Amino acid sequence: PFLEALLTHPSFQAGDYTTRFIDTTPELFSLPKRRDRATRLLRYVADVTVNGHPETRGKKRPAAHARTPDAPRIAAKPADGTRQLLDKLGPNGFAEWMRAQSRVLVTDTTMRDAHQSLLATRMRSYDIAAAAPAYAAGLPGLFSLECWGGATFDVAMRFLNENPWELLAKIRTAAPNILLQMLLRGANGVGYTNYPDNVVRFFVQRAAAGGIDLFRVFDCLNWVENMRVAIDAVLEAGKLAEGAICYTGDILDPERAKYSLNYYVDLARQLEAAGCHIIAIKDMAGVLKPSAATVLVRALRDATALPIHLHTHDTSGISAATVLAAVEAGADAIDAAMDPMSGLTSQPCLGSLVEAWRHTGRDTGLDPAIIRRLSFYWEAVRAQYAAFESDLQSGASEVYLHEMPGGQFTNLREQARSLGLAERWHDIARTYRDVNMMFGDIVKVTPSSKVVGDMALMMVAQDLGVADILDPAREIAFPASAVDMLRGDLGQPPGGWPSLLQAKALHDQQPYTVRPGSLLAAADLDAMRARAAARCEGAITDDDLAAYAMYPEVYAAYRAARRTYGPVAVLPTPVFFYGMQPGDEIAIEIEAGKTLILRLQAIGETDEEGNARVFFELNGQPRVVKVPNRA
Ligand code: BTN
Ligand code: 3PY
Ligand code: ZN
Repeated sequence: PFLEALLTHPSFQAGDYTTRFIDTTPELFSLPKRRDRATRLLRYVADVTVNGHPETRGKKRPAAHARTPDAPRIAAKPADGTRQLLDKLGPNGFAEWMRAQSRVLVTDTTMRDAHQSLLATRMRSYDIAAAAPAYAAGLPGLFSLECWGGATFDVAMRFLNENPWELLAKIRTAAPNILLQMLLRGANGVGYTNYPDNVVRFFVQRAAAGGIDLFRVFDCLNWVENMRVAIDAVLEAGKLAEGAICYTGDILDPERAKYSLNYYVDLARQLEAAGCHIIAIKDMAGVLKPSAATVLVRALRDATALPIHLHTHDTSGISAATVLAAVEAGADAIDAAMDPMSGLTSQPCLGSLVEAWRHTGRDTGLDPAIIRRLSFYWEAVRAQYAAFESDLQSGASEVYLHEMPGGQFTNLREQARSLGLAERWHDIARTYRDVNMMFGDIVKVTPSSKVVGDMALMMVAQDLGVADILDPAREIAFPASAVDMLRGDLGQPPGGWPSLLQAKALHDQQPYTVRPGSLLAAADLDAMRARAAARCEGAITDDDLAAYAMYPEVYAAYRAARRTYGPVAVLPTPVFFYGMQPGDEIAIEIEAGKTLILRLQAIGETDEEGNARVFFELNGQPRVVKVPNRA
């Protein structure tokens, strides 16, 4: 095909080609490169066909009759939406507009929190990006798409061998009219530890340039001091800064006085003073009860001039009541997940909430027919991720005991299972609660929630109670994450860390109380780029660098896998996780408008060296790939 393309090219036939032919007609000469990518992908498909995928091995498989997801194709040109409004009004004007709306503003979390909380964050960009055009054309009245950040950033590279920046670019191109929203862990960026200030700033700049319009910024201890660098960077980029109050405890419970209404009102005022445009109530565990929501939303709306955006999880089973109460009390925007990706540890059901407000003064105006079509799509997508479903079947009021974030809950259950502690789940839940109190009753959200989880698992595994941990006569090997947190590495909780526990965990190390970022030297980004380029055997763009700065090992491993296997993000999800069967034929869109047709003919015997030969037809040409049989 290359020779044919060359010989039939108009300038070749006209005889006016010169030595510059390669430069002036690069489309012809990109063919060898494309074949290179195709060869790598063949290697991947052959490997996964013979060996399976480490992430799905031994796990539940999708049903044999599972539907192929087909995103709704909606002909309409995307109408202007919140994105154009932000351009027109600027962030401050946009926030005023939000508060003046009578309709409820709806964020769809399906592309980020819903799969993080239900499917261990394993949803691939292939399935996410395919839905974006339907959102743009069919739901231009959505407030925002939460589609990036949180745990999705590292999971994409670590487990899915894909580049989170490429997903962002695809969604941005496909949905130019809806605000794109990300979750940023303040000084922890999209990681689990505090980063140097210039790394946080650089990351925010890249995310803004890549298309994020709204940054939901939180701190895992609600320490506003530790959020300022991120908030300032968002303000500087001219984007929307949504300062999140992480909700824990129960404002109506006099026994939980630490997290009182006054505490939250004070936080909201601090965030407003820090320059935030929107206040989020981030109820990461789903413990905000309906009557508490009424009181809280009213108080926050009175205390600040900013719009209020409610985020909750349905772990308890009553989150929809909380959302309805909050809206009744004046909440401006709310988070929900598309129906098949809602409920349990995810957000409440978007389609049903939209119906609850229809024909009322707060009607969202969102089209129910489109919501149903998108739901039909997400339902088929979810079925492909059977391997990542948790065993959770119902709502559970136990969440008020342990207060685990939705994203952690199923994860910790899985961790417990792998440690042989599945039978002791309720002990773990109770111990998690006890550990929280032992740490002084803290906010539990990534990464502080991980520390509480590490400590609780260690204690249950070793049959230790809080009294054992605190017993001066008893030597305890604390998890490293707990030592780091008690030293001050994640910042300060209200009232500081309990000093006896701190002394016991730290031995002779000194704790500190200043902002961790104030002690970290600025990263030398130029030197880091040079190191990354050498290590990754290729150019390092700013986006690559922003990823490498937070996750050097994970990023380098992602690049190594990419060199071996090519851009595996283009493979359909069943092929990515399970490979192909003899006789299967798939179309692979390797880039816009360029499609490979791949057919698996047969899987050969494994030779004495342990290699299997896999027979393909690629665009009609036979190809044989030899892969190690690791079975
Ligand atoms: C890496 O992280 O280094 C890449 C891991 C990818 C390994 C692929 S996944 C499909 C196939 N099956 C295996 O067991 N290994 C390869
Ligand atoms: C994250 O940080 O990933 C969260 O979802 C916190 O709720
Ligand atoms: Zn959440």
